[in-house]
Amino acid sequence: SSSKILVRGGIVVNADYQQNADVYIEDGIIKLVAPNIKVSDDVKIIDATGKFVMPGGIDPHTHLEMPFMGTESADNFFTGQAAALAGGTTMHIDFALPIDGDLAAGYDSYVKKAEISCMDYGFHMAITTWNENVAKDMETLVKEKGINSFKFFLAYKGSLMVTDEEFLQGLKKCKELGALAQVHAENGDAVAEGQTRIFELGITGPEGHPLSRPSVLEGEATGRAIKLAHFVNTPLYVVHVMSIDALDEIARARAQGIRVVGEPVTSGLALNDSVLWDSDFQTAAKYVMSPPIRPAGHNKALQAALANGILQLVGTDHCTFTSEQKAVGKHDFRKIPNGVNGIEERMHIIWDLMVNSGKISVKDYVRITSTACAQIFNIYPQKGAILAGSDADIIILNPSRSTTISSKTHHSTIDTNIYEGWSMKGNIEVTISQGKVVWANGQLFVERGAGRYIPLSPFGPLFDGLDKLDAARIHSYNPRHRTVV
Ligand code: DUC
Ligand code: ZN
Ligand code: ZN
Ligand code: ZN
Repeated sequence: SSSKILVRGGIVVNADYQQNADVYIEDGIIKLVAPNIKVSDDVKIIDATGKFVMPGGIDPHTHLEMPFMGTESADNFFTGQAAALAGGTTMHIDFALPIDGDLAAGYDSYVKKAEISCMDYGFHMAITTWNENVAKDMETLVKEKGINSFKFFLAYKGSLMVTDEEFLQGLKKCKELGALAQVHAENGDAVAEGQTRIFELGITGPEGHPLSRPSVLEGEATGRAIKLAHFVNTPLYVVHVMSIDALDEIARARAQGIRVVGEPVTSGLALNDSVLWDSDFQTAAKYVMSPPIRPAGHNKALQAALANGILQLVGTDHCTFTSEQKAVGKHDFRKIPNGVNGIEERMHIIWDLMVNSGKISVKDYVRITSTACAQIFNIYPQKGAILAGSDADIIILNPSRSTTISSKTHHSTIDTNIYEGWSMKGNIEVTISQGKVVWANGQLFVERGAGRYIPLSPFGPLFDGLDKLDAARIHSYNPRHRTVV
């Protein structure tokens, strides 16, 4: 398609401002946002009258082609990203995993996997152990490789989990490097205990999954992680906030002025755990993810927290497995590969849950699906805005056209969809990525290898006096957060 595009007559929405305007794009960049832009004949015109023109979605939380639980997540950097583009997401940040604790090797393996990309992407890096090499590699990744966030798993005992001691060392290093620490917050020791207990009670089906790792364990780990990060005095990003228990910890910490960001995911906002009790194994198993989808009520509380700003942005934890892969856990829920789809559905489902329901404005929709992510990971306004100079990653949403989600029409490589049959008002008709129309009239126009790695810059340098100040500071949390110097 043409390298010059005019999106004409739409309602252009940024997180802070909405206007009726045209958007002129050239060579992948937004050149002008203004009413009644005049252009020459060689410009492709897209009529957006009556439609919302918004920054493309940014998914802060995906796992493409990830080695996990004895298998590998099914969507790779091409199929997962094609699905994303068909659903209005134009960038994602994937979690690169180390290989046997080796960060550099893990990073290199993800650079290779991502060669087939058709959309822009960045990486977070997971930390699964602690030693001097890890510290050294973190420094290289931040200073030379475009990584500005590191995730710590407090669950998955025996594989990905770190101890509190390892987590503390990692937090200190994040602070020193000006990188953002992220946490998967479930108490891994208690989860392992719970899994044995439930299985030995004879509960072997998918319903054993939520029963074995209840929300109290998510609340405990979330509170602990926040307190350890605060003790180190570095900000924390809690991934996939699934429960009221975790939400309460985040809300309290934020009320105390502690720097913590909370990310709910589409599945946790949209669904409740009744689906895990379906008597058909495959129907239930497709919903198995960790932390688990919670009993009804948690999702409503998460929606409210997203509306009122206690939670800041929406991810997906897109980590797909086919029915065949899920079937490995047919007689033991502990073996069902954890993960659900979402990269293609997030923009539509969040529109339905949050905008159609009247919970938030369209500007807030842009904020929680795109702008906040760009700001938190330091790529705003290259991404997350429709401004002159920003990347031309744009969606056109028709609020009066309907969408129905199904595995029969989705673009992910898997054979199931956790939102099967979800019907709603609102349809993303056009996706523009890197200034090119990649999704229109229900068709994808994507190219393997066209995706670009977007390096993410650190937040440093650290304020000189901070470390000394911290060393001299005694924190007291009783009865409220107080700092005694
Ligand atoms: N949870 C999942 O469900 N899948 C990938 C990793 C995770 O923490
Ligand atoms: Zn996780
Ligand atoms: Zn995840
Ligand atoms: Zn303090």
